[in-house]
Amino acid sequence: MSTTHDQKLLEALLDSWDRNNTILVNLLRALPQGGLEARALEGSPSVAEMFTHMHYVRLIFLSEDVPELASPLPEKEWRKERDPDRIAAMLNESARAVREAVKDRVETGQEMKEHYDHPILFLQHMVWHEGYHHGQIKLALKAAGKPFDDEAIGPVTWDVWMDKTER
Ligand code: NI
Repeated sequence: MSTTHDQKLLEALLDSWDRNNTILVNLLRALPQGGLEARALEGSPSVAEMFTHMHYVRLIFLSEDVPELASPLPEKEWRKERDPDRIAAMLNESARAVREAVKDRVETGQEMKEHYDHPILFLQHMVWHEGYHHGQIKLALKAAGKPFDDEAIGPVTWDVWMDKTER
């Protein structure tokens, strides 16, 4: 990491990661009553299981690729957690841990241990993975007869990517 330009680029990438987590937590917070138990199909994971899975996936890659900065892994990957506050706390914690690890690897120029040609690919992989489950969560709610109102969910999800905060 040398130039101001590189530093700004890293900040923008880390900001995209922060926004991704904000969107995920906003989706969680916007769930209707009983939404955590919804599933797209019988045998599909519930919404609660998908949220806890995303948290777990962040941490398992972190433990394999940046072990010295890893957080403890939860015992179970897919959990029927009923408390949205607990899930939000988990997501915020794993988002912070991933952010710190990627920032450290980029700034020190160290390689990821098991996967990824570049530490930024870890962020991109997680954003892609979480977007995939984001769609599944919305589908599960639709299937359960509790669809989100697009007018209400858009401003706390899609708009978080697009809104300009600096004018
Ligand atoms: Ni997955």
